Amino acid sequence: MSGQGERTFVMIKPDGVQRGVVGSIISRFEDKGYKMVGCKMMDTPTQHCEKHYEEHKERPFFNKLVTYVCSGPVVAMVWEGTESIKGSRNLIGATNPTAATPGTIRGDFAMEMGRNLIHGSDSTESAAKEISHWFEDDELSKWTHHSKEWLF
Ligand code: RTP
Ligand code: MG
Repeated sequence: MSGQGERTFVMIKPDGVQRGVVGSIISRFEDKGYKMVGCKMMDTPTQHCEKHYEEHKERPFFNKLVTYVCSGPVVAMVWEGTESIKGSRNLIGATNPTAATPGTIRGDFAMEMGRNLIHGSDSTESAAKEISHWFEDDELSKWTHHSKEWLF
C-alpha cells in the first residue's frame, strides 16, 4: 500500500479497446474517486497472460481465455483508493455480463462471459502479485492532489 488507501490491478481487455470504451471505463473509476497511479497499453505475450491467469490453468476455458486476452492490446492499470480491491470488483460487476447488475461496467457494456471487457484483482494477495507482474516499480506514480487533501 502507498498513498491513500490500497492499490488494485485493473485491465481493460481487448474487446474494451476494440469497442472504444476505454475512456468510459476509466471515467467510472475516476468518478468513484480512485486515483490512477499506473496505466499502459500493451500487447500481451501469451506466457505473460498464462501466468496472470495461472489459477485457472486446469479449467476448460483456460485456452479460450488466454487467446481472447492476447487477441489485441489491453490497457493495464493500477488504481488506488479506500478498499479499492473490493470496490473495483463492485464497479466491474459479475463475471457473467448477463447476470451483472445494470450500473456496473459489465452490466452496462457487455453481453458475454467470453467478452466481459475488464479484469480486476480479487484479493489483497492477487492485487500485489498482479501489480508486480504487470508493472515495474518506476512505472507507478506517487503523485498527490496538490492542497486538496479533502478531495476523494
Ligand atoms: P477476471 O479474473 O477476468 O477479473 O474475472 P472474474 O474474476 O470475474 O472471473 P474468474 O472466475 O477469475 O474468470 C476469469 C475470466 O475467465 C473467463 N471465464 N470464462 N465458463 C467460462 O466460459 C468462463 N468462466 C470464466 C471470463 O473472461 C472471466 O473474466
Ligand atoms: Mg478473476
